[in-house]
Amino acid sequence: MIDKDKDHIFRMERRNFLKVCAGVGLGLTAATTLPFAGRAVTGTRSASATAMDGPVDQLVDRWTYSTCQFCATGCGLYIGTHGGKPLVVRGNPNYPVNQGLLCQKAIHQTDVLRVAGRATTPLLRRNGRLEEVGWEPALAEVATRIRDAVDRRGPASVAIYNTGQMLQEEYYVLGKLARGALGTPHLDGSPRLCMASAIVGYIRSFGSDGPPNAIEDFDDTDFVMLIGANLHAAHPVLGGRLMARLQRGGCKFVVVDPRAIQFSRLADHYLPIRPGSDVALLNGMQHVLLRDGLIDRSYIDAHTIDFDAVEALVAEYPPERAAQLCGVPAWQIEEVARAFGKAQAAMSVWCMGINQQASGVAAVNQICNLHLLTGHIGRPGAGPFSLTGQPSSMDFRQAGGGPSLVGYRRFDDDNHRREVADAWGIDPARLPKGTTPAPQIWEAVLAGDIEVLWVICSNPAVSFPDLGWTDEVLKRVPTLIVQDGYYPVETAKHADVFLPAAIWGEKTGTFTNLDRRVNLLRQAVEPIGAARSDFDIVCEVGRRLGFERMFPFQTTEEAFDEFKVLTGGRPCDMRGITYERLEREGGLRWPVPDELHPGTARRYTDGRFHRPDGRARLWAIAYEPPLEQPDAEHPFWLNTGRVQEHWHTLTKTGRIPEIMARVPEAYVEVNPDDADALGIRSGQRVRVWNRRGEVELIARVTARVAPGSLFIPFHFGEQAANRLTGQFFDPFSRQPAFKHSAVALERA
Ligand SMILES: Nc1nc2c(c(=O)[nH]1)N[C@H]1C(S)=C(S)[C@@H](COP(=O)(O)OP(=O)(O)OC[C@H]3O[C@@H](n4cnc5c(=O)[nH]c(N)nc54)[C@H](O)[C@@H]3O)O[C@H]1N2
Ligand SMILES: Nc1nc2c(c(=O)[nH]1)N[C@H]1C(S)=C(S)[C@@H](COP(=O)(O)OP(=O)(O)OC[C@H]3O[C@@H](n4cnc5c(=O)[nH]c(N)nc54)[C@H](O)[C@@H]3O)O[C@H]1N2
Ligand code: SF4
Ligand SMILES: [Mo]
Repeated sequence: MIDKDKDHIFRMERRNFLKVCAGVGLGLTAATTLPFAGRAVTGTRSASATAMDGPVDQLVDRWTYSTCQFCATGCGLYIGTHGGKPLVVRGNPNYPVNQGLLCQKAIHQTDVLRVAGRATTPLLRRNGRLEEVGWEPALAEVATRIRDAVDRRGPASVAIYNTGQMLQEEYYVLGKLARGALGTPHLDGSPRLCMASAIVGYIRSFGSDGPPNAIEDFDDTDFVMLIGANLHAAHPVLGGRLMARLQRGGCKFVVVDPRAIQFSRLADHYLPIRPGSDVALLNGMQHVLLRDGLIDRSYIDAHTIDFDAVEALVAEYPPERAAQLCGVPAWQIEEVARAFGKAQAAMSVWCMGINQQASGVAAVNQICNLHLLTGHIGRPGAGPFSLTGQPSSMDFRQAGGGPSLVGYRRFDDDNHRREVADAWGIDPARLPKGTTPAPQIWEAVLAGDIEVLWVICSNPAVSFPDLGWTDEVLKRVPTLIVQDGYYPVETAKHADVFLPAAIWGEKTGTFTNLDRRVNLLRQAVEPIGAARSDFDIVCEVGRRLGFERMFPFQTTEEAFDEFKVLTGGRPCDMRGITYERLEREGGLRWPVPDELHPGTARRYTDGRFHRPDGRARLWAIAYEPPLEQPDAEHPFWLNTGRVQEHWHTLTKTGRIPEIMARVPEAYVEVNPDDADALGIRSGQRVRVWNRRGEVELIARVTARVAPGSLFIPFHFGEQAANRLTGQFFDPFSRQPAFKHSAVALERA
């Protein structure tokens, strides 16, 4: 339940608030009351409210409690159905994250369930063609190919590439299958392209992954630095929360982004940084904090190590030098640093502009440094807040689908291995020694070491860097299994087996959002056609491979109950969570150690971190320029990212006519000076190319991008920006540098 006194978003009259949000194009809609009028509602909530939002609501005969399937803001909502058919979604006004608000993609969620192009039948390649088959031959083929690969070449000949969009319970069973049953080290997913640098950075600074902040920090802060996060496009409801805070006044607001985003118009300081130079800027800011005595010595002494190293390094970054490296004037670096140091509660908010660079981990560590040096952490309104993007990439991280064993356990810790192995009834030696980042899985395929690649809930044929390379991987792997909610999808082009998956709305389970709030999604409709949930498919494959005992689950709730025991005493402790509690209380933020525990808004409130002696580590890291930079032949920086209307590789939003009408194809933003020099006008077709590939698209001439810089939304498979991005990775996280490539531009 929301506490009305803390309901900052609506301190402003709701209509004014929505008007203000419309002003920056946030495109939010609001449900002000629970949408049900005495009709059937799932769970325990009483159906007392009466108001309706529109005529379609009158047709609804059942409202089902759920969470948005798109971004990691994790807005609460209800799915309205009639006779078991999806009709409409409405924001849950009692949900603390969004208080009834939804953004423009979100209102199409019921449409994406039933559009043409949903996958309804398993497919099997016979005589070179994918033919419709039943589940029995499809699953038999999957089991045979995996068993055969393991028998002939060992478990490491099987690789699984998953996602940030499955249910938490689905990661749990997938990790159990890959690591516990098969014992392959090759399990990774698209969060490698997204969260890897934040994960590694948090672990290096604090000893533990997972954001420390609470979403209410947006209400309580008096200094926000948005650094490489375009809230307007990517987290609109969070953008609304920030708008409300800025409207109340008394909050300094800084935007650091090479491209002018909607929010830069509202900033006290907009820093149009040179691409990939955040580490230089952040070192310059630390220099000013130290020089001007704006650090918190007692916090540093009590809670951190390696201050001396940082002091020595940042001495080399006086604002004038930092300015030369990052292109932001020295006076502005000084002012921003001083405002940060003097704030009561300062917060940094970042997303892909930081993680998707070759110095992503370094930049994350420098952001954490700022907060540790000033004690701006563990208090309301303060902290280094990494925004997750996909709706369940936190679950990928914590439930064992990604870089760690279940419950953020380490592969190199014998106790951790034993805890997991005991719970699963296996020998710890069966668990792989470590885990392979996706780019190395790609290399292993090309080296001939992988027999089976199973892609679940991701479309790397559009979203992976250097698509020429990725195409080769998908073509060359002896067996490619693709499991997706839609067909056709680009990644399935070379599939040997295609498995149709039930999606959001058709299955029950949990998602964890960007402030660690676990929430429930209840099934509202039956899966389309013969589609089955990823949970059922993975468990069934496990049983067919002979691991019946490890996959006894009938429901995701049973798997959740097994999983949550394994979170006991871990940072992501969920022992106090039940599905029933999630629906009754509007989600719960981990850690939640027992059933009376109310959940945890903020981490590190006592200044104790998950490192030796409980101390966080300060990192001294010199600035390194991006791995690829413009040259005479490729004179432009290419930046790639999102638009508000579309979701990723268009498998969902590309099938909605209203959305396609708004953004029908890819485009490239070109600065007016460059456009003049090249004789390019808005609306003309242009060619963007480099040694890896080329795309033809429409030019949009706009001063949003700096001279010498271009921006292309990465959503469109036909005009994929990733034909131009390269194999440049952060050395620690192996996350691709999607934001910084060198390209040439000419009229088509
Ligand atoms: N509508 C919509 N929303 C989404 C998604 C979607 O596909 N569509 N996807 C979700 C997912 S998975 C994610 S990860 C998030 C991503 O959310 P964001 O990261 O906010 O979105 P992006 O557009 O990828 O990039 C963010 C910003 O980084 C800036 N940037 C580029 N280079 C640099 C640099 O060197 N330094 C700095 N400081 N900034 C730089 C870009 O100009 C851009 O404005 O969005 C989530 N929300
Ligand atoms: N150039 C460039 N490239 C980027 C980025 C960038 O900023 N620039 N951003 C990167 C980031 S941050 C991310 S997160 C990735 C995202 O990249 P992807 O992971 O490829 O994103 P999606 O298109 O959402 O892929 C999800 C797939 O799962 C399917 N699907 C949906 N629901 C279900 C389900 O319940 N079960 C199953 N089995 N399938 C389902 C969808 O149809 C779709 O094919 O892209 C990355 N690529
Ligand atoms: S902000 Fe994200 S979670 Fe909220 S409604 Fe929009 S897409 Fe869904
Ligand atoms: Mo992402």
